[in-house]
Amino acid sequence: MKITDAKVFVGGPGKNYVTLKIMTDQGVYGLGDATLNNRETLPAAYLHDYLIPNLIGMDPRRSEDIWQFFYRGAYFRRGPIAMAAFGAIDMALWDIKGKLAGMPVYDLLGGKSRDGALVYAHATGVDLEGLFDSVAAYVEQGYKAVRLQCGIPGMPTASYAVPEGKFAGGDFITDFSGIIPKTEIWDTDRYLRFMPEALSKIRERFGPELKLLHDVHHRLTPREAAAFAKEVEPVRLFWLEDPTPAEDQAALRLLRQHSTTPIAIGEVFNSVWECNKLIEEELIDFIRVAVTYAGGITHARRIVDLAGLHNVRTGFHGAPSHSPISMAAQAHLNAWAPNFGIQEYLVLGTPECDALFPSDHFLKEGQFFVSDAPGLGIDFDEGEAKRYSYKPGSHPVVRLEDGTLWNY
Ligand code: KDG
Ligand code: MG
Repeated sequence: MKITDAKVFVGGPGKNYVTLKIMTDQGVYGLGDATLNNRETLPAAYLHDYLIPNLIGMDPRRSEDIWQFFYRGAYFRRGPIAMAAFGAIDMALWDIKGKLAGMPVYDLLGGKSRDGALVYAHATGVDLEGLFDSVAAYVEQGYKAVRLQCGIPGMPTASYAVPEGKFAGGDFITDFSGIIPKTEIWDTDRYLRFMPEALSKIRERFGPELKLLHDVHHRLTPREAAAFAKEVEPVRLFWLEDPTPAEDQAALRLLRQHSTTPIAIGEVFNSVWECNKLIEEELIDFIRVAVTYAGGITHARRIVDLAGLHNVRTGFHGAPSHSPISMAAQAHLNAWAPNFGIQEYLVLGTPECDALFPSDHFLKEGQFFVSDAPGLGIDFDEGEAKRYSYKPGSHPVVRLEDGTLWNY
């Protein structure tokens, strides 16, 4: 059996999804997602210029050897661009393998450990009242877990993941007016004065059952993060995400000495080599990698297994930047993983998105139910894809009030 061709599409409804379709000489095809938010053309070029020419003629069933060929075969390894490109190839090969076997990918991994996988939604408010309304709306829809992000009083611009005005849907992290980023202003003191109390008011209003999560988005120093994690202990967060910049892994040691608030890290990691210290030293409780830029199912599964040895559970990244293809790949891992924790999930299910990526995966009352169809259980409508093309966009950059550049 041979791979005969592979195509890359960039575009989508309100997003630049990078979709890979691998064709074989037996008519079976596989789908992968290489979307790297606001850098989408780069994994697409890596696929197109380097990986696809090598892939043609290979046997798609040999997904492990193909992974090793691209990983070990590249002298300059890893990084989000290469790993997102391999990730897409790997997902597509598992899709093909499942279709050949007539089995859903979760069965190839070892079978289901659960039916529905717990997900969390993003509640967001320009102010605390807005955040109350947003949480209430998700609770009403049956969600059992929500991430809380709120505008900070006195901060001159919106802070991470908070829209500038009342949220009316859409993507407010990516600005599609061009590649020159907007600037957000950050003030750690204001954040630290406001956020612990805001989290505790949400807990008071919504009671003990609702799982509450919060993303600091790498903005605190190790000492500030340790103090914050300790102060919010009475709120009993499900997790505190990215309290410090991900590069400084030793920072978590100080935090661990001072607090038992569960910590989630890893959405910017691309391989097990960035996670192993945090996992083996048991400095985190949840690992946040994504199948896309952590090298696909083959590599993410290795990270999940290492995490399982150290009581670290999964909490795969699921920002709206992931296409329904990688969300499907993660749904199969979530159905199988013995150490599954939670899945970040934002409903992409607009009619346009469903038309582009038809599937019968579904969300019900805060749980994601994986499709039982062979392979990944998702399709890609090339006719629909003709409606979309690449649109340049950017993340904001963050500066302190005196102009110093800070972590986004
Ligand atoms: O592209 C960046 C986003 O994916 C990121 O800001 C989202 O932090 C994020 C999250 O937890 O979803
Ligand atoms: Mg995050």
